Amino acid sequence: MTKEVAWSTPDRSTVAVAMAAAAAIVVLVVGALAVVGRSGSPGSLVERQNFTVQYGQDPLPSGTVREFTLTAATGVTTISGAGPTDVWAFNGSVPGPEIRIGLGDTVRVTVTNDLQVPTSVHWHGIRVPHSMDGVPGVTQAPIAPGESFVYEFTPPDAGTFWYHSHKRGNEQLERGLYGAFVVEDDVPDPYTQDVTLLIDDWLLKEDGKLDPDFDFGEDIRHNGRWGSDLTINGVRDPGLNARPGERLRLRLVNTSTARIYTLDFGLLQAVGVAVDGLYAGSPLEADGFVLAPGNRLDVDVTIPVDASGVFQISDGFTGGDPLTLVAINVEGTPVEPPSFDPPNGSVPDWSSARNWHPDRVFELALTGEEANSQPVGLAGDPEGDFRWTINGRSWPDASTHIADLGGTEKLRFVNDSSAFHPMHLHGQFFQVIARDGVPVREGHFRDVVLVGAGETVDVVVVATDEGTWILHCHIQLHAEYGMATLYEVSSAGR
Ligand SMILES: [Cu+2]
Repeated sequence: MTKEVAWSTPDRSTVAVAMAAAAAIVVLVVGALAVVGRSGSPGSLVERQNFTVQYGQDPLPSGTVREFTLTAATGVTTISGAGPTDVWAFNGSVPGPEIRIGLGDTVRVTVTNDLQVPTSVHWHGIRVPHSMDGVPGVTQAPIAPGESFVYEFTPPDAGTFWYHSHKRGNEQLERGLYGAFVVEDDVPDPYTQDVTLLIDDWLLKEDGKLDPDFDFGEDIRHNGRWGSDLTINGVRDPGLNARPGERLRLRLVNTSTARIYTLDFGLLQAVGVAVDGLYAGSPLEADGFVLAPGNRLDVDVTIPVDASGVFQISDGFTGGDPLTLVAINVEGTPVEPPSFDPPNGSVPDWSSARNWHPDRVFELALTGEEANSQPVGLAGDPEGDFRWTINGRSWPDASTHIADLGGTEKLRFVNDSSAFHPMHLHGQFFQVIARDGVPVREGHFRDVVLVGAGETVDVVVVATDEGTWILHCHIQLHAEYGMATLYEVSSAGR
């Protein structure tokens, strides 16, 4: 078993960092803990009366059915200026068309696969019926070339979501198979602009074409595939025009397969109002917010009435010069700023949960290892031999953790590697309650939490949505090479 896991910089150069943990011991300990959820009659690990879940009431169906078609096919776009980039796209564009509906509306999306390979579509963050979740081998068969699949559901939550391929995401997401999905409030607040910003990075060759090695061994072992060409809504260096006094709702989505962004709003007055779709309990600091793959942050930005010029939103994650994500060009006649309180949601305080039943935690050890100890070939290319694991098992070999429908439990992600793991649970939201044993009160729900190298993160889940859901790392190469497991929400034991 090799313990070498390192983290890579965006240009694919690597800095090797030895993995410190004794993975074999961790696996044994976790194997014992993992059965806790099955042994008691209620599957919940913490009494449910300690928690209430307040996502908001399920909406009354509006009776409106919104029909969409998404056709996955090859296409061409321009990113670098050096030459055209061949992509895979929904309806011929990267990103695919934004799906925007009102709360209570039903969507019926016919996805047609005109690619040469199977695909599927996952509706990230939307609490869909299990059969609509779009995970091949878990909730449906993959959509074969030439075939179609109809997804139909009524999203129960308003907010910022997105859709993307859930088949071989390290290639299909990287090639461009994603788009935005916005569910508007019953009565949207009167922002002067409501704009979705999908942030992506591209690893291109000098001629502007995609680097074709989607399974590069060092990327698998380290932090996935990072590209240095950044786009917003598929465009490099996009501009947004606003007049002084405008109040903007910006919905930022990290659609990258691996790259992480630390948001810097510069001179803009920006507050976060929603994370991963759901409104926060109160406005949160937007500057410095870490947007990991899959994460969303909605910000409320007021342009001062006396402002003019260009305002930047940038990324500072790598610690070098800030990278501009979006430039907002402020000019024109000032408008009267709309006056209303930033929207907020009801977010129960679970921050003391770490102290409750400390012995009852579903622990997930996140590790990586060589799949065999055979020497690599003479070429020295060990691609494919490395596997990421959760509790010692590598997808599709996975245990199924069973949670009690309506019950509550604590999950503990233990990152025994030197890579980042943005962990994503399908079907339910959760709250972070501690990092490295220190209680935290984030004040919002999530569906993706970034677990840093060597870090331990505790979260609380109230299992509200029945079915067997996938729980995986959102660095697409980590998931493709094994970092996924199953989380079953079941009423069977009640
Ligand atoms: Cu990972």
